Amino acid sequence: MSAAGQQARGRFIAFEGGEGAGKSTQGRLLAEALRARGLPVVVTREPGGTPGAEAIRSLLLDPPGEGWPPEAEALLFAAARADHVAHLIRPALARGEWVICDRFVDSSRAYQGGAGGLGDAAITALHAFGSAGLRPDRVILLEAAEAALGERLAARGAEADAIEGRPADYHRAVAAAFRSLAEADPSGFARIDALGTPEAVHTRIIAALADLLP
Ligand code: T5A
Repeated sequence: MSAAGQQARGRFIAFEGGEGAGKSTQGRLLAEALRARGLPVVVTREPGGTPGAEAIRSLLLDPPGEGWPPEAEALLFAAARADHVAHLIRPALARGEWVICDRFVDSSRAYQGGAGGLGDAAITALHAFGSAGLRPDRVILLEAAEAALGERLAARGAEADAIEGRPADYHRAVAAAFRSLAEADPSGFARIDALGTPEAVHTRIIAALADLLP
């Protein structure tokens, strides 16, 4: 509590990157490190995080029928995010908690806006309408060579969902879009080398958040 008796707003950290970059692993390690410092933490993910958004997640990753046209896909991601922001993220931040989110709006900008060809203005406008344009305090962008991530996913052996299963060119365009988003906003994004042991990557992430940590 501040001197005025008002709870300080919590911090919002989003993990971004391609498939298998280690976002979930690193989100968990960051949550443990923050809790060890006595900070309250909520770990969540997109698409999903609330019952409504998890229902939309199933529609997106295992689409009924012939699959969504690009515009409908972007609208569904934005609708899931609006529910997640309203029911989970904003209330947690208002309580002074740290929110660690596995993907957020920059995934929509990179996948649907960049690789999917809808453009950044359309995605940003949907986000302004759906979630009042909420931005993370810092985006941790996990980056690694395509081949290295492919090996990780092969080792994990899980079946690809509707978006992960898109061609290599699509995923290359996603990586390029993430790169240009980070280049355009160097204080909002921390670009982190995703290769090495999970502990080594975690150390880089803690260093990249040093200015936000109490
Ligand atoms: N999507 C999502 C959009 O198109 N638009 C949007 O707006 C949003 C929000 C989500 C899909 O939806 C798309 C993007 C995705 O295609 P998802 O299941 O949530 O689907 O997929 P991902 O977010 O890509 O999750 P993954 O589980 O595939 O990848 P992660 O979380 O990056 O990686 P993680 O931590 O699970 O690790 C992957 C494997 O690598 C190992 C782990 O043990 C695991 O087996 N690993 C390491 N191995 C060696 N060294 C390390 N340092 C390692 N770190 C992790």
